[in-house]
Amino acid sequence: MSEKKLKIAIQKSGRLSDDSINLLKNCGIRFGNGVVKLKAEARNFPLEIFFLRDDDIPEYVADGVADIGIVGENVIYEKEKDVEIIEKLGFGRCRLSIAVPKSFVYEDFHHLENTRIATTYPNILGKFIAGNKIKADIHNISGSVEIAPSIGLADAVCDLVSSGSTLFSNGLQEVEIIMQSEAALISRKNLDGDYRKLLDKLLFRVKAVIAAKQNKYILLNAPNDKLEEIIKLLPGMKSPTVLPLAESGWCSVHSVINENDFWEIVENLKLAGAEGILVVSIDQMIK
Ligand code: PRT
Ligand code: ZN
Repeated sequence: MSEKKLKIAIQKSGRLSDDSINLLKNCGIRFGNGVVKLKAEARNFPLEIFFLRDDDIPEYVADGVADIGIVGENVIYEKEKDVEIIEKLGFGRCRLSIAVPKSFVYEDFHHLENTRIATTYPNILGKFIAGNKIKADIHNISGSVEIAPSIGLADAVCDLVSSGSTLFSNGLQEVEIIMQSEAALISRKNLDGDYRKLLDKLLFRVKAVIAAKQNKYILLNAPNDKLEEIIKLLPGMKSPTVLPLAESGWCSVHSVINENDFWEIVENLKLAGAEGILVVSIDQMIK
């Protein structure tokens, strides 16, 4: 491997920081954190980590200051920089939505005609407005978007929503979802040579960490006469592992199940006669 180092930009402090750091750590990469520093060097992988404001990450990656970065899709699409989405990461989930005061009678987007909409996402909102052929004034403000209607600055807002409690406590109702967003790994366009090789090496680990998070390892005891039925409920990576127990007439079954189907599968396994069900988190899963 060459002496070259891949440079990754992650958020210094904010909603994506902990998950970004944990993702790299779960990839086996060791480094000091960026609480005081702007930059850290990995001890066991050719990687330099830059800790930055999330808004700056697409530009730094596009300009080659960093080779790759972790940032929300909302920021990627808003900044319109020349970067490529390599992998969605499954954290930092939210949606960019339009909300109006609860007293606003809203049926569809035509009701936004001739309104003033406050946002920190003028580009994404502008495309939504143009795409729906409506006329509305975009008020590009720098923060606290949710208070704009109550102070008379706007008729509607376009902001990120996760639980919805910010909108609720400001007397607003969510009426249009413009985009769904999650954190993504981005790279500058056409990353090549040694940098591409390093990215592929990192990506292999990232995919293993994401797959592990989405799956659980399950172990259970099954009576031999119920084995066939139980195995049908467990897809596994190839097929479940079946081992005899010391007690005759029983075996131990091991498999991997998807987190989304987890409770339903466990309920069906119990109904089918499985006992002593253990479910274990997986650190890495290499398919
Ligand atoms: O300092 P820096 O510029 O780096 O950070 P920042 O303050 O701009 O961003 P930060 O840390 O707040 O968010 C970083 C990223 O997290 C965003 O770009 C999104 O990709 C993602 N994310 C996920 C969110 C939310 N959920 C979220 N709920 N970003 C912001 N919010 C805000 C939203 O703007 C609103 O004020 O939370 C409020 C709404 O939350 P609910 O739960 O009340 O609906
Ligand atoms: Zn920001």
